[in-house]
Amino acid sequence: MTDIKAALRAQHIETPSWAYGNSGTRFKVFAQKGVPRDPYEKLADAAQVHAYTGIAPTVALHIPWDKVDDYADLARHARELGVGIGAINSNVFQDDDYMLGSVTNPDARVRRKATDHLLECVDIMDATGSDTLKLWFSDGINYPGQDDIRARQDRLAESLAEVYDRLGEGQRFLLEYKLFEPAFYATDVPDWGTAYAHCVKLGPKAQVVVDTGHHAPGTNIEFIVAFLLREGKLGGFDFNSRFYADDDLMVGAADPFQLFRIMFEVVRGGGLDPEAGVAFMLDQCHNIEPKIPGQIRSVMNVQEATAKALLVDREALAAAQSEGDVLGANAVFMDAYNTDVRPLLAELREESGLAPDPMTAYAKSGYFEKIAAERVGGNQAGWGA
Ligand code: AOS
Ligand code: ZN
Ligand code: ZN
Repeated sequence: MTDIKAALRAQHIETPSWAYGNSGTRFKVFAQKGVPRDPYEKLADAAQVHAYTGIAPTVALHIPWDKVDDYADLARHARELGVGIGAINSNVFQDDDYMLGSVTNPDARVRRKATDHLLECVDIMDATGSDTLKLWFSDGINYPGQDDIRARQDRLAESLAEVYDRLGEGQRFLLEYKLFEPAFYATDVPDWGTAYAHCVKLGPKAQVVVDTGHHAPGTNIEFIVAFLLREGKLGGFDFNSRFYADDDLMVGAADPFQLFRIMFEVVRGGGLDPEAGVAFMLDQCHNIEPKIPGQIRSVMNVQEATAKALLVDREALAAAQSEGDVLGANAVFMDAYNTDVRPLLAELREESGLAPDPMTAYAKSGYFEKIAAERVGGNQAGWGA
């Protein structure tokens, strides 16, 4: 149990700045009370999530949604609040120029503009001390014949190589894949295989990020996780839940068993060891639920799945597996999943001087009432802004 607690203490879950702003679907963005008016206030809200969970010490930024004049000052502000700057997320999808793609666009001028933005994101990493750049491309085509699929791969590779060469000591980038949307016929980085092949060619500073919402229904995500981790190419996660597509709902809400299976492969592959460099990030939007509690709940869901994964009796599992005991092995696995780990996590928090239940502790703190009164005219997270 001491080992399990130590592993749980060492796990860090990163929250995204965009989770704290207003968000919605293309049908409606619902404005909530007290949402941040600028990146400084987003960091203040993220610091609340860390204060009550104790395991969310970094915040991912999104450029330009979190554009400020002085990034070193923003990082200083974060430190004062007890958090740090995590991954820098680039944005080459929200500009008219990118209608036919960003780094894969047939127009060299647009490709240059997109790559320059990615390079600017590395400058921001330098200024904030962030060690991770997260790349997601909305690039793709809607119609067969619209553009040359192979040429687009060449253009992608060229841009990635330029960004890779710009990375400094201790910096890396994570390449994200997504099955579809906004391109519907052929996405340029549609799956882990494409992302993996580009990353392998580039070298050790390029790794794959698995967004749990970016797969076809029924995909065995834990297999992808096991494979990438085995190859040293699992850079991290964008955690969320999906029912149908890229829903960005709270992680562990739609399918807690899948999250457990994923976390088991992480544990099995040594991915909880901080040395492994697996970033546990949330990529979510809270369209109809309150945002700070939504993040707290999500962090707790990842932590619960991790605790259950750590509880799997690996010796008993290995014994059953080597004996070909199908039902015995499955029972060992399910025993861990069916364990209620909430008392263990409450104990862990109390040992760290935290309240046993972060949700009620936050609700009682009065923070929401304070921001609701103080902040008027909070910003949209970025989508459609
Ligand atoms: C988009 O679908 C991806 O999940 C990206 O990670 C995206 O950058 C993120 O949702 C915030 O921009
Ligand atoms: Zn994502
Ligand atoms: Zn997504």
